[in-house]
Amino acid sequence: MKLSILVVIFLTVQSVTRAGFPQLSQRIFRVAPPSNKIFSVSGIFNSAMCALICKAEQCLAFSYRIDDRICETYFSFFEESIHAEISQSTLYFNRVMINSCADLIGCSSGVYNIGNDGSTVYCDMDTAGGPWTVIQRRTKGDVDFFRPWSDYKNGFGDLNGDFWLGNDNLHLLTNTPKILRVELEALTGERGYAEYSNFQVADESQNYQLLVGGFSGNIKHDAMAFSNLRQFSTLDRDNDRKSNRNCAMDLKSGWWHNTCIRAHLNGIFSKYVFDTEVMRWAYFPDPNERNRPLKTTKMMIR
Ligand SMILES: [Ca+2]
Repeated sequence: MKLSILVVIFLTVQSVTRAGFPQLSQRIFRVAPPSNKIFSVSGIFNSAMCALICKAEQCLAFSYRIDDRICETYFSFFEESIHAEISQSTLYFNRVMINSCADLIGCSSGVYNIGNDGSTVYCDMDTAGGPWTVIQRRTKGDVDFFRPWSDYKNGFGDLNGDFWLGNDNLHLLTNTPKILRVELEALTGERGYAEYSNFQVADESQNYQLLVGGFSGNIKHDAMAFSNLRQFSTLDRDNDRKSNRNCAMDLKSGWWHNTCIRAHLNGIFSKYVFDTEVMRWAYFPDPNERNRPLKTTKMMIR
């Protein structure tokens, strides 16, 4: 799930929405004579179909001639020219450059192809008004989170199910401070959330050190605070503050372990075991119980 900062998605302005992949583009009304054509295709029924043809990474713009149903794609963006007439017979579109889920306002929640290399993220456009980039989710329990450094670095799992987006991606996405929202669901069905107004992850040379603060939400205990300023640890990399043990190995999770953990969201997915190893958030939902397993978790940023 390698993520590049430059994100490209395109969408037809004619509110043509197909299930799944969103099409984002912007219609240009006055266009100087276009150049850098890639190819022409005839027999295209509408501009939305033309947009789908313009999905190769090198395609940055496309035009659709209504009369003869010809779609043309281009290597470069159209430039607006105040001297050009507004064309009634040809529609011109530029692909829209997108940097985050925030640029998908109006779209529905789901997995979006981003970047020039086909990278994907899951955008939650619904929770608390959205838009959120989901960085971790556990609802099914079919993905093992007891993994080595390289897996946590690159990300693993299924964006439509359980996954970790990857520490390199977290660093890229938090190059400026972001809001972190953590959603919790207890086995009893009780739901809670915590929000942090300041969330940043350093790069690998600093072992993805965590900066988290500005706690709010409807749960009482700020369990992430215990991990603030801590470096990431995995079963094969011990960067925690416990001198004689590796918390990641002991508790079976990659995380910003201290001595060891209060927000154990990458712990063992279990409905039965009441132990420090399980996926849990200390004192939720029971204010007197530290090790109660959670049913689901989700972490997301904006
Ligand atoms: Ca240690």
